[in-house]
Amino acid sequence: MKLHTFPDAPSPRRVHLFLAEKDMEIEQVFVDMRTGEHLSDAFAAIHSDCTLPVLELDDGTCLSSCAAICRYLETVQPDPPLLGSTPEECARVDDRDRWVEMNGMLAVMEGFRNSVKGMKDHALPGRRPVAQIPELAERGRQRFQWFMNDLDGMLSNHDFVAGDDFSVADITALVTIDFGLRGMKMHLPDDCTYLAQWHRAVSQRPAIQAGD
Ligand SMILES: N[C@@H](CCC(=O)N[C@@H](CS)C(=O)NCC(=O)O)C(=O)O
Repeated sequence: MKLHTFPDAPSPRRVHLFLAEKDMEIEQVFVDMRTGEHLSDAFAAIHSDCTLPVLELDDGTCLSSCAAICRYLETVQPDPPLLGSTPEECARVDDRDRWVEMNGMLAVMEGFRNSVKGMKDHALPGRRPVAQIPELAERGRQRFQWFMNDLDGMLSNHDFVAGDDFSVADITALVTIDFGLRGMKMHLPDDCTYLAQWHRAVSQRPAIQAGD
């Protein structure tokens, strides 16, 4: 299998951190998003949505959602478990991970893609031109603010996003927070002390530092 990737972008970073936590190494094919290589005919032939990452399996199957890629990697190498161990844990991790994607990652994408100059006429991924909508940029910032406040509340009861153990939901949340803060020039809210403590602890994990 091989991973088509551009490690600086948030979605590929999710897979790189997952691989680092698993201590797994796989073949990588660098696709330069800065020069628009992911929009080329050659890459569109691999994945017509023209997004990264893509995990190409040995039978030619191409997986393009981070959740599916991580699910496949977990099946190939179950240890350490990052998607839960018991049926309840697995369901809780999936539930929290989808929540982070829907309320955090999508909010950041909305805020970032509809505001930065480099995304003009590229407010959605892919090769079709899509104009920016300034109101969506504002809404994205607001939603991201709510996301951080809600996540802080969840972390007041547990050390990690899906409970007492580190999981893929922590990786998705870390990537979302880092990208949101940098991409929209925001900061962690002062009163989100649980979130700040979690962010510090997760950022300092050896595998997270090695994966970046
Ligand atoms: N399909 C992925 C998300 C992939 C994605 O949106 N990747 C972004 C980078 S973070 C991308 O490739 N954007 C291409 C573009 O903006 O042209 C998922 O569901 O997890």
